[in-house]
Amino acid sequence: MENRTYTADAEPGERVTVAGWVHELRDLGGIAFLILRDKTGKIQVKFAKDEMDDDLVEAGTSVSRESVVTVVGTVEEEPRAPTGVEVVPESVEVVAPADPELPLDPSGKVDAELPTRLDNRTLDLRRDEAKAIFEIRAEILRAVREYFREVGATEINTPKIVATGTEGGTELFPITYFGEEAFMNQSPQLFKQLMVGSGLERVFEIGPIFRAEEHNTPRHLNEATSIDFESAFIDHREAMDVCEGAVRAAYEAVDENCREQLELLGLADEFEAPEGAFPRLSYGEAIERVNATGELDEQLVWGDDLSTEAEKALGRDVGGHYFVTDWPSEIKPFYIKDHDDDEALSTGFDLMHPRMELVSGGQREHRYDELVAGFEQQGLDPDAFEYYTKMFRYGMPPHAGFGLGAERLLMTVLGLENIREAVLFPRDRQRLSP
Ligand code: ATP
Ligand code: AMO
Repeated sequence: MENRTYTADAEPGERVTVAGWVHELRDLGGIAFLILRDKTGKIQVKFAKDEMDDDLVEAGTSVSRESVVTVVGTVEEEPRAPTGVEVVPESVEVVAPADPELPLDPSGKVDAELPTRLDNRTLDLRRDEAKAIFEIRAEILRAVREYFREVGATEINTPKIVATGTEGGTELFPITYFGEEAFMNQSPQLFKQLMVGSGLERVFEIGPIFRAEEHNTPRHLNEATSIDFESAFIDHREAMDVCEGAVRAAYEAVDENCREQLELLGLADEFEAPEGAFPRLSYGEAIERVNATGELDEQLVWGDDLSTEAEKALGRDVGGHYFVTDWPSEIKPFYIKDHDDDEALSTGFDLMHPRMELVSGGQREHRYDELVAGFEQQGLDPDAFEYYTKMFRYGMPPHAGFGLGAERLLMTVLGLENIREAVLFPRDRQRLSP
């Protein structure tokens, strides 16, 4: 819009055109106020009834809340106005009227339940708190992208319609692809690996993953955003270094660039970036430590996955982010490499936040014969993966990487209760639209 001034930039003495939503109307008798809201803030528009044209007063005071209006007027200093300035209008145009009945109240005076908010995200994100979450999300993704570029990775995009799954067969969404069975991609895993053998060597991708998770939990989505990294010529320890760097970069960016949003979310005082290196516990140490807390009904034994209860108990015990390394080979996928000196032990790692798992990663099996044998051990048909395994016959370097859930990262950075708050339009068992 030509000549539009954002409310935050309106300076006393200026003649401006401001445009936005009617946040509030206050009629005090002789004087009425329209509070206009745009993406930068709010500004008061004053209607002194005796001094103004009746039509102008009528236009400015009969409009319904949340209608879109354009106001032309002069900015004046006014200490009693919420921002210290107000607009004395010459004209008010109602650009798009809003129904007087709103499904949720963007002024935030009336609380709405999460399902109502998700059904009306447009209105929900007119609230500063909801908007702040997505501004922070964008900042985190920017920071992570920049970090990966700093460590020399190239951003890639891999297909989301694929022929095979990678992360367990039950969680696949099948689709029909010109009469053939296909799936929505669960992870860019195999494609990012194929690219470390290309001339790119070191890659990252931020993109959607699809998982037919049966359970409805506060930390699972059926469509999530995965932050994937993969690099040639590094091992799992170096992958953990990069992983830690990416998570730290996200926290630091929020700390430095999102103070206003943290304030709106009531987190200004408590927010802090994690300090010190993330401890690296072996799986063996982790289960011993969980058992020692005495918080579990049943003691963990070697080979058990860490249950949600176990993760929580360990999280309380450690008190911050930590890695769990050297998992039993049998509970890690076929593409994870075992330790050379102990085949029962894998190079797989997870990065945990005290509340939940954030990352899985590891060094990959890059040797053709061992890779194919791994498929067979896990009951998978290597022929179905020929498009992938074939490239391991033409010079596949040793490599490692990880996948970090963007929503879980945002959720743990901000302490959000439900992962659905971290996605604009979440997909879960009950929710396919909007
Ligand atoms: P004034 O002469 O100060 O402009 P008024 O006498 O024309 O005010 P009132 O109807 O008496 O208007 O004002 C109602 C209330 O609105 C008072 O409490 C007054 O302090 C407050 N008020 C008036 N003008 C403004 C303004 N520009 N911003 C915020 N509050 C205001
Ligand atoms: P994994 O299956 O552990 O590993 O996924 C990696 C990370 O992605 C996030 N995530 C999810 N977030 C929300 N809802 C879901 N349903 C969901 N599923 C996964 C989590 C999880 O830690 N290919 C490997 C990664 C690798 O080894 O590079 C993989 O996909 O934060």
